[in-house]
Amino acid sequence: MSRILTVAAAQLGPIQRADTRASVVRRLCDLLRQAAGHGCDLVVFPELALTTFFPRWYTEDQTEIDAFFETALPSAETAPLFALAGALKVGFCLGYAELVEEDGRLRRFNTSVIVDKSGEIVLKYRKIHLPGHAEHEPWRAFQHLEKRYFEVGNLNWPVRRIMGGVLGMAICNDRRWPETYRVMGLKGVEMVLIGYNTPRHNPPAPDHDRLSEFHNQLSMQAGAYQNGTWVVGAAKCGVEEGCEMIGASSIIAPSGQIVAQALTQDDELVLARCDLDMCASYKETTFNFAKHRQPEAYRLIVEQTGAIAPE
Ligand code: CDV
Repeated sequence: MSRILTVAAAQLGPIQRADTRASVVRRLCDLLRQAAGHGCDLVVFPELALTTFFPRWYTEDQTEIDAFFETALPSAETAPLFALAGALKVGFCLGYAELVEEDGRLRRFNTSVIVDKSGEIVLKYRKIHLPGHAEHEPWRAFQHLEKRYFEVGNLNWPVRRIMGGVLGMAICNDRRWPETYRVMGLKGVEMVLIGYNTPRHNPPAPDHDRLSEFHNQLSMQAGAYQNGTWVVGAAKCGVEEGCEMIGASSIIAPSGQIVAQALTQDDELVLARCDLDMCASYKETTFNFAKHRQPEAYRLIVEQTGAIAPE
């Protein structure tokens, strides 16, 4: 008997700064209802899915930034999504900005959670690879201040048996780093859920702009194949506050093949029936880690951060 998980990447079109959380939650609920109508078990929403992508603005006013954060999940505004998930018996993965009191101080993380079919949070991940910069860089067309507004995640990449499969999460920039998938691969992951906000324009390297979708697919397809796992990537995209972000939300098989992909840059469901048993074919052959990995040869990966070229 195969283990089929019917999954939707719930791509979101832009969320403008003036859009209320209530209006966004209505959009999320609408996508969840559509997904339930298609028999989905699980819906993957993007990174920071409840507000506009606020790291594009510099401010020294922490109160202004904290307005984009959640101090509770579910909250009064997000509760309808959790209730609907429980009523429809559909799980979801949601990215949000998390403001929490931890270790005796206020901490801010770029976080995602998996919610099961009863509407309960069953797994949490805090983004580890924070791109961008910490100080104001006015030469850029727009800022990318994740290094200012968030701390590096402190939960590693947890995976858990959920809905009959081994599930894990990554957030946006994480998807470009092979270590992200390999750490979860070593924990037996069978499906990696990834939300992203990716501006087409890369201010430090504008020559990459025309390759944005290619690099998106390249990273996720490689991560899937090299670890024998499904990958589900869900974008927030379109023109948000004048900044164009790429779509191309995708569901990728353990073979590395794209099974389904978004056609628009708006709210759109991308659906696939994912056979989790397909992972074994890769995990037990080409990427049988126990048989073929050589960790002694990989020491440098954890002992050194930056590259050091020969003299
Ligand atoms: N939200 C992100 O992490 N975005 C980055 C951009 C800045 C390159 C990404 O990797 O898509």
